[in-house]
Amino acid sequence: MSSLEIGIVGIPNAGKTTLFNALSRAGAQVASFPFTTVEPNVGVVPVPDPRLEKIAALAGCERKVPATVRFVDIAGLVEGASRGEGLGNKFLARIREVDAVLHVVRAFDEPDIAHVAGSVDPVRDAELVDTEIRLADLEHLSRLVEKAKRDAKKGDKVSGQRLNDLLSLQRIVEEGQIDQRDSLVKELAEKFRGEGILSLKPTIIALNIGENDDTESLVAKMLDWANPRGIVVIPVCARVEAELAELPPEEALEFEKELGIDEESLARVIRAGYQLLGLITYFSIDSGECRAWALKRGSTALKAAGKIHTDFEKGFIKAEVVHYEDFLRCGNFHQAREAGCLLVEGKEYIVQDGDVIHFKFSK
Ligand SMILES: Nc1nc2c(ncn2[C@@H]2O[C@H](COP(=O)(O)OP(=O)(O)OP(=O)(O)O)[C@@H](O)[C@H]2O)c(=O)[nH]1
Ligand SMILES: [Mg+2]
Repeated sequence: MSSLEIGIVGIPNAGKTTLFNALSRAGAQVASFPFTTVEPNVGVVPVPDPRLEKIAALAGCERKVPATVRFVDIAGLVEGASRGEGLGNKFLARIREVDAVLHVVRAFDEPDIAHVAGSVDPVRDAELVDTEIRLADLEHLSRLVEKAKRDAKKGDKVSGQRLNDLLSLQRIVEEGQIDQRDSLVKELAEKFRGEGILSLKPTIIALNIGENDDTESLVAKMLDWANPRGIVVIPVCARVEAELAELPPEEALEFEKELGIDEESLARVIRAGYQLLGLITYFSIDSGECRAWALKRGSTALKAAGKIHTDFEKGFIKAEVVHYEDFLRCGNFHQAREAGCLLVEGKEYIVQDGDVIHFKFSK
């Protein structure tokens, strides 16, 4: 599912590109003036997963290939973006295409780095971005509602249902404080997938804090805003992370210890994004290579087979599956078979997170 994308949004100078570089090690342009990013940067980011190391070690694999997700760093958003202010239209067009949103909120205070609103206030900024997104949606929705009303006049059931759905969506977006855990919100997100409704995109917040900030109190304030919306908040120090990303891993680790930095913060952002996309991981072992694959939760073995190779899907015979915990216990497919925990599954098997799978197929 390499085509799934997480869009990085936020006001100008929030540190979006800095965080993007830390995540993707892509070296995109960062500067202290607003609107540095005009064309979106796209990066493929490996998903850290300790299970891959463990399986590879047991299977004696030399090569390890992690699953990946795509992050897109978009232009900054300002008040009035929904009316085309700043890079409004460009911003909105690109964000409509992504599957989930990583909202970078600026909490670091640095006089030399301009703040478009004149002062640092994370909750105000989050609210501003949220409002612009909702305003853009309301305009988009009013057009869809007009069209649906005309269609519904024909009197068929499908058009009537669509109009009803659009009207409830319109009401939810108007009210604000959209809770992404709410069942109606989830249902509508499913129904309107691919129609570019921004307010329905699953979202997490990366709170970009300064090196010496009081993380706990900043996070607590942000959570007051994020909790009722079901949004996870992850504190990061984007600048330090970007600097660390340029060092060899051993040196980076040493620095992290010295600075007392949470080495997990970037990994947490990536994993949270991965979850936001509804992805799980299964593993394959082949010719000395252990590989993690991203798969939409609820997918079948046939679909999983097709990700590795179209031949696997076309000639699918069966899937030999060992659940992750069983694999750790048994150490390999042979032992798993002996222990009775190697499952032989057909096309319709729903792949579980952590499954180690060997596909049998006819050529
Ligand atoms: N002190 C500090 N500065 C940071 C941090 N993150 C980013 N910056 C600085 O803030 C400035 C803006 O960072 P960018 O990553 O370009 O911000 P952006 O959100 O991509 O900005 P636009 O592309 O203009 O919308 C740069 O000078 C960064 O070095 C941080 O965690 N701490
Ligand atoms: Mg940028």
